[in-house]
Amino acid sequence: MSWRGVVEEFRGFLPLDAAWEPVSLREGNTPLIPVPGLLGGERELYLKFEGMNPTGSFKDRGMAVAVTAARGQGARITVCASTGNTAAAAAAYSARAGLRSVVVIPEGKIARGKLAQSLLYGAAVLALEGNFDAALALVRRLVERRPDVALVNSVNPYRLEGQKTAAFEVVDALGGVPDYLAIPVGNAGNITAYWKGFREYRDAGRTPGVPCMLGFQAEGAAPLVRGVPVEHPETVATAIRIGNPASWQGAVAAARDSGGGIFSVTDAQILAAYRLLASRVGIFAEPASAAALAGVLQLERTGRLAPRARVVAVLTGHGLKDPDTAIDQAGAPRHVSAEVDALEEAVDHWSA
Ligand code: AN7
Repeated sequence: MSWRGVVEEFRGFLPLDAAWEPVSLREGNTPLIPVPGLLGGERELYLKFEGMNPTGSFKDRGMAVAVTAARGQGARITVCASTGNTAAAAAAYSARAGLRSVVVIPEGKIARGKLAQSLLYGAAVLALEGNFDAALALVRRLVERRPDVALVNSVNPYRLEGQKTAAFEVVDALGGVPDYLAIPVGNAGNITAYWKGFREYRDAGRTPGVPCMLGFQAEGAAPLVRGVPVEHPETVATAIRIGNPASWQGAVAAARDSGGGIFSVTDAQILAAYRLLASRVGIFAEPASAAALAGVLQLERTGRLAPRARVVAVLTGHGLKDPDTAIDQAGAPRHVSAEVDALEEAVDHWSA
């Protein structure tokens, strides 16, 4: 039977009313891609490519569940603050469910693909002079006065319920837990959700243990590493340009209780991992996703990754989300004249 999406595949693990019709674009079931040779020694690396979800990011898992609940509870409108991916997913799943969607984004600071998606899916896209943190504070105030509007940021517990299903898939695909689960951290919902998923699968007897959780923030937007909110977060990885994560406590607990940690990586490290992923592995993931790989490479280089470890890094979003950064990093195409000599010269030049 073909994959039905996370609501139906994992309904037994989700706190959903039986009367609520699932809202689905057949999200989930994303590939876990082995990448031999990238880490040293006898370490094994697998990449969970969440960019293969219907709107191109992991947010689809949470949004399927949150919009199922919102519609089930009678909401007519969804609202979210977003660095781009939540907005795209909210817009798509709201369209699917027949709900209106309003998304508030930091003006000029979201990747072009995400903007294109949100607009075409039919959301009201509101650009705020201010960052993600300001946008989230604003939408939280709105829903206090409007019970007919459902807030679908990850402060909505259904979002984390949906996103925890990725942890189930990791265990199912590996036939057990990895030693480490590496993940980029912005608003900190996803690391909180994975940690919940791993614990629930263990408690249900599906797997004997849990992985060590490794979260990675961009250096210019690393409140969890610094221990205080960052007022003006900055990073090339705009998806995780967040200074005061809503799930702060969840991320801290995941790191602490699993024996892992939250670390920072520089934009230069993020971009190096971004190029490496594409040019050496053949995977086009967005910059924020590359933070997880950058972090794993950093921990390995500094001798903090166990020698025979099995590592899963989550690639949270697709590279097509952010074509501007790709072209900025890789350069524009070179001109060739319509002569076979010129083409041959270019071939030789390139393969020399
Ligand atoms: C590709 O879309 O916060 O730590 O508003 O898009 O759960 O926030 C996006 C976050 C990682 C961080 N990778 O996840 C939003 C938003 C990508 C992302 C994260 C985001 P969280």
